Amino acid sequence: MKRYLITSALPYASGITHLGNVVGSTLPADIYARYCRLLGRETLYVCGSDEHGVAITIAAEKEGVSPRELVDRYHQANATALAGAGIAFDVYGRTTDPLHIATAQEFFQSWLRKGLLVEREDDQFYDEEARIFLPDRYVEGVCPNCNYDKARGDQCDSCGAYYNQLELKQPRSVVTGQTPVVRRTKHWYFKLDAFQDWIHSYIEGHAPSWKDNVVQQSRSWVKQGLAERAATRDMQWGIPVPVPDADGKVLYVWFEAVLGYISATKQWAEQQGTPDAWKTWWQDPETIYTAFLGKDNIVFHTIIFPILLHSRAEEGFILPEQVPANEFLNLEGQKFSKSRNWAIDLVQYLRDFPEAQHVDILRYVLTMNMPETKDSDFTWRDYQARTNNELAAILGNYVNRVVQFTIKNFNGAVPARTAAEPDEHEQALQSAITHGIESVARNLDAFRYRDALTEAMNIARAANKYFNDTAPWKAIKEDPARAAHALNVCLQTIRTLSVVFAPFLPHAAAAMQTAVGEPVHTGAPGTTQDVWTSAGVALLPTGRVLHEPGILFTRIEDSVVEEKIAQLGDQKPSEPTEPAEPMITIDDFMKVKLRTAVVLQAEPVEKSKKLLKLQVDLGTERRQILAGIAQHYNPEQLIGKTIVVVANLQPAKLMGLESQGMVLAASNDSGVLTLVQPSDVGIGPGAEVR
Ligand code: B3M
Ligand code: ZN
Repeated sequence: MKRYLITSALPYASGITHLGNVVGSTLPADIYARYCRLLGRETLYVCGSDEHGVAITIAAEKEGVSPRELVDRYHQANATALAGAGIAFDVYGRTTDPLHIATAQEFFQSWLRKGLLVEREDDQFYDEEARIFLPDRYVEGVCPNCNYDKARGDQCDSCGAYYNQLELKQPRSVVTGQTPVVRRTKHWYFKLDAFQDWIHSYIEGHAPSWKDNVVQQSRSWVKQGLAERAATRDMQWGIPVPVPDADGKVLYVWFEAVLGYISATKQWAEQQGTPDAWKTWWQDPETIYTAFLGKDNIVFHTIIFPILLHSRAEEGFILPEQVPANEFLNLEGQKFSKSRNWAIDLVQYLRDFPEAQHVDILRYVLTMNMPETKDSDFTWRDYQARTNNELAAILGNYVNRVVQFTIKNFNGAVPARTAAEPDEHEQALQSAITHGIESVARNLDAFRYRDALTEAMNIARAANKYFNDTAPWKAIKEDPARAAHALNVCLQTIRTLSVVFAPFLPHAAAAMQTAVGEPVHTGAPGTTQDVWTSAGVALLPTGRVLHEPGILFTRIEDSVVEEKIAQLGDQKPSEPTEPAEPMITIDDFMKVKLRTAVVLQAEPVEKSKKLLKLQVDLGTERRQILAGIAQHYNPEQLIGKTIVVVANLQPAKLMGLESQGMVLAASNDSGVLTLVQPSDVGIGPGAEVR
């Protein structure tokens, strides 16, 4: 019998989780977990706090507390806030838990025994003020190839060159701004490259059923070739490396956080009083494992974590079957930013909107705007429109009218079905219900949440049509039996709606079930029972006592929306805010000379993984241009292509070669890059582009 293991990315306990994390991983995971339980599937939804890593230590310094105080504060705050948003975990663990520390150290020791770790001494930048060695992400400086002055520790965003952080000129620590010193330090490197062939087959084997954004990023990483990766860090805060003479060394957070899913399951098993029960979830081929996360964590779940699990394959560890990563959610057209107070954190939302209905409204709006295949936007106007025009006007209004009318005219009980055969109205409704239930299920099993919820709402639309077409308020005067039959059908449909909406709107679903006297089933942990299969069946017995449903959804007024929008960005930003795109004048732009060019030759650049050396025809002259596109184009693909180049750029030296211009390319956050190419007419080389 298959069982469904579900995890969602562990929120850092470095602050209050915001709507971006909710819509990226915890909400889709919760909806899917509730749906599985409502189908009677054996389900376990595991999550918890990620409590180690530089993200924690930097946040602790900013707040002037110890890492322990920070994680204790936010672990609890996030667990409470997520539960408040109806995210129903079976367990919400934490990576400072002793069970996790033991699990992570056990994995490390198994890697040592298997010879998967290489001990190596290396020079690394050390910040004497912060007293930490600096991971690449925390060093900035001048690019050794193109003199770009905000180059990062391992790669230059300007020319794409890769280098060791020690090659940076004028290096400075991002943590304190100080110039770091060089110190020798020893680390244990995991031999990811030993799994190159295996991970390629794992990814290609799953690619047909994975979302495109997940496949793209995973393939791009594998194509670059896996390399040894430091599995340890020099830090005080973290999981101690379990070997002698490793003082001050901890496991690198990404080599232990993903193991947090396993240790949280152990925590759950202990809480159940069956400590070994975690094995039926992680070491049994009957388990189907789905990992939910945001796009910035894809490769840690499609490459790193599978390799760590596969490194103990002989113990039967299962692998992620599905990794439905979501893209990012923006807020009112801009990226979420806590420092610019351009964010909505969950605690604040639940404080401002304290009723259960507001949790459902938030879940509904976030799901209808879920960034399933591309970044999406949350706006307060959309929040208001969907509440008023959909939830209140279609779903809430229907439930209220039907139940109130029946209570008033049929002694508050389910009236008898009198028609021998369903008329055309009832047939239409029944068909909409049958199609709708199947569509919601099919879309949820494919992680298409917007479509699934829309299909559920379409059943509510069909129910409204049936109610209005049969008009019981008229029928009751001429033919009370016909009115009774129509209301019976409408009440049966309320039960149907309560089941299909349960994964999305658990509070409203419970209110609907209570209104028609049904037991509450919203897919919460510990309530696994198949109520989905019979969702479209008329199970309410005649005479069943009804209860006032109350107003399921209250309209959102303009004043509320205006106030919420005004609150954004109201605090003076703690750091000068960069304008999203610095404005330039038309004169500025006219200085840039863009021209078409035809690629004559293309070849790789020695020692660079990103650069290609192009010879291009600019019409009146030939140029050599270096372009950071090697991971996206094979040289032979480029010959003869018409591209666009910046023709009046100062020549620059890259990897010892002269580059006489710049190639224009577009790239997105998912790592997809494409050259800008005039395509519709044979424009030829040298044409001016404006
Ligand atoms: N703590 C979340 C993030 O990168 C990270 C996920 C861990 S999942 C094991 O924002
Ligand atoms: Zn550079």
